[in-house]
Amino acid sequence: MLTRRGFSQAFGAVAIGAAAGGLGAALMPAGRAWSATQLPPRAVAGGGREVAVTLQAAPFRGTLPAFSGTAADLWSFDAAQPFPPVIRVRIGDTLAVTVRNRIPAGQEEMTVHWHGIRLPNDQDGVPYLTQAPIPPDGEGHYRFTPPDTGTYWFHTHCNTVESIGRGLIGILVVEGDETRPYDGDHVLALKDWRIGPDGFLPFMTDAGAARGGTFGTVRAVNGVTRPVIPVAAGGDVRLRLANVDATRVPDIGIVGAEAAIIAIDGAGIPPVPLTHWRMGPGMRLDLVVRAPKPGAQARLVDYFAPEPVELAVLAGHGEMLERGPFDPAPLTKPVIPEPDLAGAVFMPVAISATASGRAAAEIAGAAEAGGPVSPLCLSQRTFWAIDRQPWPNRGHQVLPPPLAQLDRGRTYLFELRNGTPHVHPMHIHGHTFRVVSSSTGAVLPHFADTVLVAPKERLQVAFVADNPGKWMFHCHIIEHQETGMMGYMTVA
Ligand SMILES: [Cu+2]
Repeated sequence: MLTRRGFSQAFGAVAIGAAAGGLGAALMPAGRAWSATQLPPRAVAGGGREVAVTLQAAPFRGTLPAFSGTAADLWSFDAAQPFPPVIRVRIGDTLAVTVRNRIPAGQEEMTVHWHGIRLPNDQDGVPYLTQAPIPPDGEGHYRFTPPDTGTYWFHTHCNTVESIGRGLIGILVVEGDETRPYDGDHVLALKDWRIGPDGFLPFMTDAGAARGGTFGTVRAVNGVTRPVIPVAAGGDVRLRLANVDATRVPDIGIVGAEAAIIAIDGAGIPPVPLTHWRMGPGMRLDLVVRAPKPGAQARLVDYFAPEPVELAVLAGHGEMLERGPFDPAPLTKPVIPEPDLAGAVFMPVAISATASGRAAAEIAGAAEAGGPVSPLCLSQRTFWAIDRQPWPNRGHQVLPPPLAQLDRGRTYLFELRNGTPHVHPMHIHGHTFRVVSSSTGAVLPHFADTVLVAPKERLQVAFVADNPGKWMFHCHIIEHQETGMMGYMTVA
């Protein structure tokens, strides 16, 4: 068995791709190990409150710094903090949410999905599968006690390309996982925007939906292109990255500072050096970064580009804190049930183009020009499938049979087999996977609710089916989801 240190090296050797090599990714200096190799159990901390939140989903004509002055028709859950709204609760708190749907009729029926939260099925916010949509001018209610600490987010689950495109998302932070306080806590919502001279461009195109998705035209973090974020100079600051984009899969790195991954999709892992980490839509990544000296800067970058793209600048601010050699504090141990791999039921899951077997791009055919697809909660196109079964091919509300019927309490080992030429971030509701192995090499052992599956890869993930109900399983490149790459499983 590999020790953590040994594993880091083994993983690093696999993970350092050509894109990141020699570009100054933060690496642990040779010969030094960090002290945290185990995660301490979570102490019972605070909580027990009821936190009432009202989300008023409404359009507004406005602009964000990334738009360079262009006005656009944005949507937001919170007029006071349009992008991104952040809800913070303590572990043990119960969140009681009222959603008022003020998106104009004809554009949006709505549900709110709490991405990554293991909650009761009837609070999961999937239209038709778990609840009736909240109609325009209507009101809906959610109430749940998050069982896990960490960084999460929420979004609609119908017409999601448009609603994410217009900015209708929020961040949910569940506190209570720190073993010693960091010197700052910063939420970074990664989302690009499809902005043209007169406002938003079409959010979805056939040409994009049939391939890697339709990308934003401006890169941004928290609605700002290359924000300069003041961080406590010399301190160990926590960055909560959430990829809330519908399409982009950045390869995240930090240049100019030491950095550690401390959690993936909310779940803590023993700190490992950040070399680079590919973050699909829906995924979260918690980092601890040793902040630069006063006046100095470090950079958050996306290496997945011919030239690394600078996403944000971390600027050392205030009096220099003296924290000694970088030795990032770990988070507490996740309470997610460990899958029983020896007793697991094996299930291959084919990720493919439509049941016809034709390549999605071929079906798109003449759509090269990129005409807009219907923005309704009723897909007009089918490019993708899971196990040769597309949904929604006849509208969201026409439920297909489940992809699988799982026995409550059993462990399932899914082998996700990507038969397409595109990467797919596959997301499960109501449960959290343990990432077990990959046909492409070593994996960093971690829990995740959204996993990237590369072309030709066979990725094994395991989970205990302990949450009864009907649970979505879909690609989080939203155009793929809305053109067939979604399904659901039952747990009973
Ligand atoms: Cu996909």
